[in-house]
Amino acid sequence: MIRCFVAISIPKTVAPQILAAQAGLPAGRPVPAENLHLTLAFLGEHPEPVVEDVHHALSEIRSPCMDVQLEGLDAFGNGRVRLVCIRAVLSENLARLNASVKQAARLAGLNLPREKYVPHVTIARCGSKGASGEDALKLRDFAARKAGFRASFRAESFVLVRSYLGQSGPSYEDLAEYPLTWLQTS
Ligand code: 2AM
Repeated sequence: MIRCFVAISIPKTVAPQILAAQAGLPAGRPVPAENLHLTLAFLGEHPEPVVEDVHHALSEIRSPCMDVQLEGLDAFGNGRVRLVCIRAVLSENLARLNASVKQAARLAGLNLPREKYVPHVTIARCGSKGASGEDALKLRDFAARKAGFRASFRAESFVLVRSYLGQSGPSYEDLAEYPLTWLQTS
């Protein structure tokens, strides 16, 4: 079985800004630079032939290159804090790409949940239980203090990523990269 998701990679030029935003994290486990990404759709675990069908469907997507804007930090979770992330602006192009990726995955037979897309780059995770009490308060305060964070980059492709779950957190492997077109800009 292959656990996988579709994402926009964070360019090496932007990673240092994101790592700087992690500085002073009061709790949780920081996401290492090589794991930073903007998820377009989490696909779950599937047999290899299904993932190959998804790959072929993703290859058919024609979507324009786009500027991705990162704005402010957030601490996600109901009551507890599950993760700390940097929010991405949901531009028209990003929303369309998210819809195209989900449509491609469904065409390949996947049953994806119909949930609202909240684009973000996770910068810290707080385990399966999440952070509570003092730690949760500190994490929310940390995110609020960094509300002025801004960064942007040009996305010229998106990737199909395999995720391996390990004791010390997940590790990722790019399975395929799909170019975005230069025909239209955001
Ligand atoms: P997250 O950063 O908000 O946790 C790989 O796990 C990527 O897929 C992560 O960016 C993760 O988002 C996203 N994802 C979405 N739904 C998921 C799920 N049910 N399990 C694991 N990852 C999920």
